[in-house]
Amino acid sequence: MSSVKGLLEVRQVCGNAHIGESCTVRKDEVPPLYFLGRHTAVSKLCVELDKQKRIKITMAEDSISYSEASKNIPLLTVVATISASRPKSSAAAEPFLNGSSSAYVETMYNSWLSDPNSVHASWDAFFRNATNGAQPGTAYTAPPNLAPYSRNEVPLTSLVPSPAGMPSIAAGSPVNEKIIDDHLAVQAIIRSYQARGHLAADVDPLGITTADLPELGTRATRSERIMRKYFKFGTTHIQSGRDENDRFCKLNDKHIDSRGHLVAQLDPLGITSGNTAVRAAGEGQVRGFVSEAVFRQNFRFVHDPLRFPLVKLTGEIRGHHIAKLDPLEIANAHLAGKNQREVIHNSYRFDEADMDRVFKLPSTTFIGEKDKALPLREILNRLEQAYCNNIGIEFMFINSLEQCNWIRQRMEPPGVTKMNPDEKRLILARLTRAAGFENFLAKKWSSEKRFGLEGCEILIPAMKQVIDVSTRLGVESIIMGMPHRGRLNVLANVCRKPLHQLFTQFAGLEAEDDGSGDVKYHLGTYIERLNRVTNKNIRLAVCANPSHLEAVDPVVQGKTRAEQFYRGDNEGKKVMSILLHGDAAFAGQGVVFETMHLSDLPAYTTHGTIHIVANNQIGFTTDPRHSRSSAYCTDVARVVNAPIFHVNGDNPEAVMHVCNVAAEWRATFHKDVVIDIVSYRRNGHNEVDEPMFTQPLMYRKIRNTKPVLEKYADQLIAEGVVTAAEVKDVKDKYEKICEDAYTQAKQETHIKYKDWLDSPWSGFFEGKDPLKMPPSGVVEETLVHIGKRFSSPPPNAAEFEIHKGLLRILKTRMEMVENRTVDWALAEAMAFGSLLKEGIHVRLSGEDVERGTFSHRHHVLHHQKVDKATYCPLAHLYPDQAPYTVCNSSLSEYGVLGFEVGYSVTNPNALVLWEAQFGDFNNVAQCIIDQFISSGQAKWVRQSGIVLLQPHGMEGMGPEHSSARLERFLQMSADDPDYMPPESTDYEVRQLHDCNWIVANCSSPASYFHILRRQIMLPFRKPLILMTPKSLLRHPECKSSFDEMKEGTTFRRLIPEEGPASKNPSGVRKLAFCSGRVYYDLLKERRERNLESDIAIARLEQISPFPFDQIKAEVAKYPNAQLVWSQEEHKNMGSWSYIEPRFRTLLQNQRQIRAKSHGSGGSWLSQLLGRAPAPPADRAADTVEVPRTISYNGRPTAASPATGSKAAHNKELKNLLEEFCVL
Ligand SMILES: Cc1ncc(C[n+]2csc(CCOP(=O)(O)OP(=O)(O)O)c2C)c(N)n1
Repeated sequence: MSSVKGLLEVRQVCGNAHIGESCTVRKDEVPPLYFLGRHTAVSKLCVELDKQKRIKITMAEDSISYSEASKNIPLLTVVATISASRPKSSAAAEPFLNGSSSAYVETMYNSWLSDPNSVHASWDAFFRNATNGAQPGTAYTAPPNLAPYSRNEVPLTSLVPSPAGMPSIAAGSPVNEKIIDDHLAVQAIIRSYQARGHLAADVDPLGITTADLPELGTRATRSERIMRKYFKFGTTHIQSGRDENDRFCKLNDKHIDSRGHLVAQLDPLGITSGNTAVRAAGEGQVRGFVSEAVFRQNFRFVHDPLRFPLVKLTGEIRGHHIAKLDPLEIANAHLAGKNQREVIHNSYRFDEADMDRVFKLPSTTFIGEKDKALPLREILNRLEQAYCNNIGIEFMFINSLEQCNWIRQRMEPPGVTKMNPDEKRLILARLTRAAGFENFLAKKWSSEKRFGLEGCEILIPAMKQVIDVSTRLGVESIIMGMPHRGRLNVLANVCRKPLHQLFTQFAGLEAEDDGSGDVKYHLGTYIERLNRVTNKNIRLAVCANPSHLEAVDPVVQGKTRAEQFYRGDNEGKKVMSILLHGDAAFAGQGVVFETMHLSDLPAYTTHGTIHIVANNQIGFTTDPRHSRSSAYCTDVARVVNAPIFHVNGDNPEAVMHVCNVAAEWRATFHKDVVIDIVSYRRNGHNEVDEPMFTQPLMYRKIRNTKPVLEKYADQLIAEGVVTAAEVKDVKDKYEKICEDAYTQAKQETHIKYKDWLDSPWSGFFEGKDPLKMPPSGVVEETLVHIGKRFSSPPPNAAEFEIHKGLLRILKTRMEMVENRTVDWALAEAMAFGSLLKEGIHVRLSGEDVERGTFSHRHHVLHHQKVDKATYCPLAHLYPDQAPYTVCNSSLSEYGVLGFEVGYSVTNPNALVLWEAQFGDFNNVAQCIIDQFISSGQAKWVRQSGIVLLQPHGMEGMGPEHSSARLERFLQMSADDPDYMPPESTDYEVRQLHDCNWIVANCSSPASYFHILRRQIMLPFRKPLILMTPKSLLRHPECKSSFDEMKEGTTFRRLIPEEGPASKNPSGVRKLAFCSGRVYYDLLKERRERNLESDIAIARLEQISPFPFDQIKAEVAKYPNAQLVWSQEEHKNMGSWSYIEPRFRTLLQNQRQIRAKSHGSGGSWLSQLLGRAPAPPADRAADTVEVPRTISYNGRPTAASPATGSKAAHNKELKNLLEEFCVL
């Protein structure tokens, strides 16, 4: 026999146990809860009294069968039950005089008869109850717990309620089923409020949330609601709600608790310990331990009768999914007229008389503050105040009890939202500025679009509050992203951007600097200033963004992460982001989800973002019932366990409280949090829109709603916090500030785009010649060092077991180094490594980049026997190197590419690369490419050196793994096809300086090495769009020598023909230009057909900007050659439509010598197409000079990027090569 550890309390009969005797408990009688997460079969329990007179249960060891997994887990929670008949006395039915302890109990009973105080209180209660004729099994009262109660423990004595003013423990009172039920009901109600109170919260300033708009314009007054509530308490059931609850029960019979899934055995491999579940529980790393800990915390005293209410209660937790209650209530007409309190209360039966009974409060509520028990009436009042007033909180889905309790603690105590007079005055002053700014703009530019904030002016004080608290808690830099609504106001009143700069944007002035600029409500800004409230310096940046709603979210996160990284702010204590959203966009745009999913990933986390939704309950002309299927616009945040605070925008103090809590939450847990400011939009979508066309009822209501500033000023005047004169004074002062700035703005003659830069690079441009670029080659010693390190397992770690296949790869790498050659992967490693050596941080991010989609890279070596033991050679090249980050991303293109763009704009001294799994997938991130990468500098004077690696090539893999859509990037290149820049020594860098991005399709590892390094050698930053190979990664000819990479070498935009053809150029009959991997097909074909002297092949390693100068030289070298562009892509794709007009410009006035037709020089068609043969030297007299043109050699036009048929693919390639060889 082995003793069972833990607190044991006998509560209820299940089996035929007698004290001191063994009892047999059938497996199915043991409540499964106790053993959940363990595979324990209990067949025998032995119950006896211990020295403290507690009942102790032991069990036969052989009666317990453990599964392998749970072998070492002690059984901590056991509830056993006793039943027996009492042999004598008036307590005849009680079973306390049985078994080995009977003599002891008998003695105690006799002692009690003579003096009730001589025994323990619990025995006193027991004997008293039994003597009074209590039913068998009901006479027992639990002894006072010697140990302090832990969370969620409720002593049995507390189940016995007492009248108001009396202690709740009524010794001697019998514990009957009603008492237990009532107690549970109170707990369940408390929990229901915590879980669902937000559904009934009064968060809508328009008061249109409780029914269909036509019927219900008003909300029940608070007192009416309370009356209804009490009335309901006297009601048994309300049918409609009951049905829903029944549904919940069915739904949840499978689940023990909303967190039960955390301990469910879902993983067939059983390797998920240490995951979120474990972290959320804040416990150890072992699954079983967590499960026990969680359940021990929650249900220590739970026994059978509690099971049903618990299940029901958990049903309510999940009730959000069914009870859709958007703030406007217009998307959920079926719920119209049904008070949510009905849904909350309808399961519990209380009479009016119960209202004054005192109930013990569980430790999961803080409504009592110091009181451990309260009358039911007060409990309900406080719950109403906390959960159903102007703040609705969603947090019960969070998988951490600690975090749930943290929130309860800040939201439940009575009066938590109260502000002192100073705080109130500050809110009023900030509101005055927010409203005053919009009024001023409306007055001066009444018909200009500004996407005003009217209706949600509280956003400004809210943001300032978040910033104040965060600064107080240590944050020094805040990066913000936001849409159009209220943006100018944020710049003016949150960032304190000089007002005259804002006002000049309305004046239609020309720009002083380069760029195409953007509309005023998209521009970014960067400000460093003193926060007057905290007296600390703070940097505020609002990222420039396009019209595309929410597209800036990942960019902000990337920028934030980068800033944290460069500051060494590993926990996000100094740098944080705030993202603002519109309600429709937050719910509708998928990138919100993609961004949120980055929030807890090691290489992407920003350690918590504060999201603020300016929820005006409308998106342009569409109301929520047509724009989303979720209950709230914020539901997306639930996936990352972010607490969501819905708050009525017309209650400024409630908003400020929520902001305080959100900022503290972020500082405490470093996790996302959402503030949903429910408000309205006083005007149309913009200032010239008529909202009554589409939302007549809503707008009638809005017209009858006083602006929040007026309401709050009235409130503070009534409270005596301010006088009407003071209110007016603050208003007038701000108006005067605006007028002064207006006068100043009128004197400006130009605007400056650089005033709106969100990411200044101090020190980067200063002192640099913008047209000077050092060569990108590297000394051979460095190449060798990097090559060797990259080819070696971790030094001094013989036990690090590497996969055999990988050992072979490392060996091959080492051989290449010894032979002074590189393949693609080695060239890349050398580019990265050499930059790291020079102090340049390199970050490579994307799907499966660590290994490489094509298993060629292997930047992270994994120990074959030890989990998480990895080695990254490039991070260990030199002791003083810059950090190297290589990170597999979430399966997202839009989100991750946006993130890396944000990262890249933060520090110019970093090489930031994003790799698409296959180039095709870049179109999922099209918005980032179009709106940020190709046009970012032109619109926002902001540079980025981001590199996009895009596997591209027609290799018979079907339509979707072939094309990175090179043509699209080229089409967006801004260089003029009709203009050939004048030749100069700095031609290359000059072109790069003027372009919007670089598009390249390199064919050799050395080119790849140089073009990556050139990104950093440039005295400015440009995005690089790079088509990268797939089969070439292993192509035996796709190798480069160290000679092409060593000191003094540089990137070759064009690699000219270097074979036999180049030795006798005038005899060359065809000069083919190509780019990328098709070169190797052409090379092979030419070799096989023995045409190496007849056909020259030149490779365009950089396609855009177009290397006019080098192409011109190559063309000139072969005066007799017909010119052809060979590509593997279809004619309407690839480079053809980009290079063709540029060749035309280049070839203008250039003439080719062609033979007069004597019938031997090819067909009329080939002549027409410019494929006439070159004349033999001795027939020069028989030649004519014709304009030089370039013709097309490639696949015909097509709708799909590539065929799905291998046979068709091969045929197409054959034709292409056939045509290439026609002379
Ligand atoms: C991706 C995208 N789609 C459509 C639009 C056009 N658009 C501009 S504002 C707007 C409504 C946005 O509603 P909401 O997010 O609630 O913000 P609000 O304007 O109400 O503040 C729409 C659809 C856009 N800007 N971006």
